[in-house]
Amino acid sequence: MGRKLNLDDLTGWLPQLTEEEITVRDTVRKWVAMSCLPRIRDDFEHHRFHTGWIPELAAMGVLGAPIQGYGCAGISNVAYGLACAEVEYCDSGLRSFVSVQTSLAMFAIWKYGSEAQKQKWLPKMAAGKAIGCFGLTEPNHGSDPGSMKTRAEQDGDAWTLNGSKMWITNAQVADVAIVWAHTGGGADSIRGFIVEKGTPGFAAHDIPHKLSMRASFTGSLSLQDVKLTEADRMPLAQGLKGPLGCLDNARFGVAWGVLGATRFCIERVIEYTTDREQFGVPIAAKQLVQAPIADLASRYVQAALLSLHYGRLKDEKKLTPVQVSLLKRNNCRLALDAARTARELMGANGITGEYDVLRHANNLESVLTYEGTEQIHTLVLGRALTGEAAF
Ligand code: TGC
Ligand code: FAD
Repeated sequence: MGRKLNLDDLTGWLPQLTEEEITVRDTVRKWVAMSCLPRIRDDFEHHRFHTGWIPELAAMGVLGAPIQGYGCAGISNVAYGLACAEVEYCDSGLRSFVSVQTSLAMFAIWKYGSEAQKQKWLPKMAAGKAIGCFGLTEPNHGSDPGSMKTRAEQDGDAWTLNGSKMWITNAQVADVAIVWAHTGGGADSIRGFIVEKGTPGFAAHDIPHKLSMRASFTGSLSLQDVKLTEADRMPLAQGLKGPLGCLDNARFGVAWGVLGATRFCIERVIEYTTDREQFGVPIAAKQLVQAPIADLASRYVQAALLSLHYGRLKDEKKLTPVQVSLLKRNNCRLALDAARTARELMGANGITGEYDVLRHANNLESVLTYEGTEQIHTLVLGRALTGEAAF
């Protein structure tokens, strides 16, 4: 048997990464190997997110990493993407925590908030001392957030919020929720509010019986006559493009993150099939086993290099929302295919938690759906290419 090539070597991307990017990747990779991989199976089985990881992520500078100032690391988008891939090598739930804190909650405050709001929240959130969540989706309004029912009514300096949000990552542990609400007529009237835990009328509830993202908090938010003031509204967010602007950022992190889950599944299936013998030889010696592995590796290299290219565009502020949709759609489908294929090639062993790939597949079912479903991103691309909106 010859030397086994690793996926990083196959991408040939190492010379394209800066020293800082390699350091970030290696630091997070080491932390994941020491602190996350040894416990994740148990956490997933017991439906818990290990909050002890939060200060450790903060100490590495991962929370809010691409944001400049306010106690954030201010690293490149590529470095942040590499960090997302490393945490999702362990579990999509861990990357979800990082994504929501960084790209949805902190980014919303950084991009749309007042200076006072930024000073109040961003340093604490970067330090992991305040946790954020992002409430856009509602029980009956997912892919079409413009039709949301949550309402904010203004009376002078006062606002009253009523409504509910569903499928909200980190809801149960959040100190602060970014809540999107209609303030009048159509989607143009959507505004974003910063709602603090403990505000009367505001509550979070657990969503039980999840078979996916079990090592992640997912909950609902209820708002009943929640009294806020104008100082709690993010002044620069106007219309649906407010939340969608945050999603562009988060989708980029998701697209990078799932490269980690993909790499995990490809590495494990190679290990397994070179070890497992049937008909007197390792199953990896069979052409029908090599073909899907070669396909996945080939797609992984394409996805990784596209992510790097788009990451560089993002660092130059040239990445468009349509390109983000393409990347999210492409990489999430690859990751789910990799996890399902790995499970299949592991036969019966593949169904147990011990081999981890079905846990990844279960998580990736959520990742394919959240931050815009595969169909929605297909339609975003379709609209951009044909000029026809088919939503
Ligand atoms: P449309 O008419 O296309 O646009 C309305 C306004 O928004 C602007 N816009 C964007 N701006 C920034 N980034 C984007 N990606 C944007 N897409 C559109 C647009 O230019 C327009 O601006 P203006 O100035 O003309 O008002 O809106 P539409 O109602 O037709 O909807 C388009 C559609 C379907 C693509 C959009 O609604 C959509 O993306 N739906 C998917 C919803 C979604 O992704 N939800 C995610 C919720 S958060 C989440 O899942 C977190 S998971 C976290 C984790 O655990 O990791
Ligand atoms: P629907 O919109 O009801 O879609 C159902 C199906 O119909 C999908 O296959 C969809 O692609 C298809 N469909 C819908 N419209 C069309 C169309 N026009 N053409 C063709 N097909 C269509 N949301 C938040 O706001 N914050 C969070 O932190 C958050 N975290 C999440 C965590 C998890 C684990 C999950 C599973 C979801 C989370 N979400 C969050 C919600 C997520 O963004 C939504 O689930 C997603 O946007 C899809 O909405 P939906 O589930 O209501 O599905």
